[in-house]
Amino acid sequence: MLTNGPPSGPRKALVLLTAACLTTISSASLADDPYPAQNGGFDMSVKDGAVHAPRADAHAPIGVMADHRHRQGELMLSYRYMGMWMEGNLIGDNNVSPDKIATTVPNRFFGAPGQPPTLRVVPTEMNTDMHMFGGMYGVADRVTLMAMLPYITKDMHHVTYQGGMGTTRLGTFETKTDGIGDASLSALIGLFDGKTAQGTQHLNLILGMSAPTGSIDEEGRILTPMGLQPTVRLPYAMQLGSGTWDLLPGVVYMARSGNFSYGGQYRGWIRLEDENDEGYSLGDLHQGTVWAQYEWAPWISNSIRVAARTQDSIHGIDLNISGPVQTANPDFYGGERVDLLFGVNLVAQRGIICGQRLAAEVGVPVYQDLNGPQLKSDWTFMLGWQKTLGDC
Ligand SMILES: [Cu+2]
Repeated sequence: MLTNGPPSGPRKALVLLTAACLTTISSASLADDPYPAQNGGFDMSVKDGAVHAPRADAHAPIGVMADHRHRQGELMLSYRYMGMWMEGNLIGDNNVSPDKIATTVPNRFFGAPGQPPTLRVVPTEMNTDMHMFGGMYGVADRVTLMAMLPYITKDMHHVTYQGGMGTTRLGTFETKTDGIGDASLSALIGLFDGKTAQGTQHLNLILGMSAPTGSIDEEGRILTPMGLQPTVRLPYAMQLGSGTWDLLPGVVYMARSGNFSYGGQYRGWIRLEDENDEGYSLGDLHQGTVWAQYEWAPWISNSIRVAARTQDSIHGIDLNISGPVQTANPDFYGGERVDLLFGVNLVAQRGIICGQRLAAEVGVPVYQDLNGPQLKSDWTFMLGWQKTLGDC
């Protein structure tokens, strides 16, 4: 299912860029700060003139972005791999079979030349791979900037039913897209940093913008109910960006008491334009999450997390996207979903790899209510690497 071809142009360029940053940017200097902005990965205490290694639980589970700040002058580089697998369809929270979709769900394009009354092409499965390259930089103790650039690969499998009615299957086909997604720049602004006998707590405001750098005019070859194989503009779900400038507001709280830590975050994706160049805007997305972590030893912590999201359907329509398939209908987007996630954070404590972080998180949906028919989430996986330069 996974498409693991050799790195193509843009991905290779990003890898080179990251490597260049690593080699050219010198380590940030570490001052002895009695009021650390936040552990951008480590306990700021400086004892015996030595900087102590980071704590595993100083970062939230890897699926939570924009969780922590860095001190002034600190630079952190990160890479995350995210895999999302979808299989089967839901209308609301009810499973619906391809046969039922193909015989009962109205085609909104019916009436146009060659358009059947019901949907005749049904997505059965979708795989999304995202490679997220990120950087964080402390412009001041209270303000950290975070830049993110994703490289996305998508593929969707479909079954095509023959003609305008019935349940005879004509065949299956797969569409694929890949390229960079929407780049974003956010500021994390410290609202409150507290220190207790047992630990610390931090409250940060998140204010970001997402630029429409991802393509929204990707094309692919499909199989129609009449047996034709034209190349067409692919549906919204297969496009790589939103096409609009988006506001990314949020707030995040993290607290630690001894070896136990917990936190919560809200983030939003608010479309700042009614329409992108193709005449639509994706629905606003709101996401809330809470987590708890236990640190067994400074180098390892485990986490449990709940993430909930709600998204509107698509507003407007791209006139180049049509066909007897659910993904061509802007109404069949958005919905609600709750995931349960389990994670591990690792951070090397000494030697040449001191301060290198490796973390993973696996998620399964526990509730989905979709504006369907729509493909449902099956499971998600994330693997991430992070390093704050000069932290050991
Ligand atoms: Cu960071």
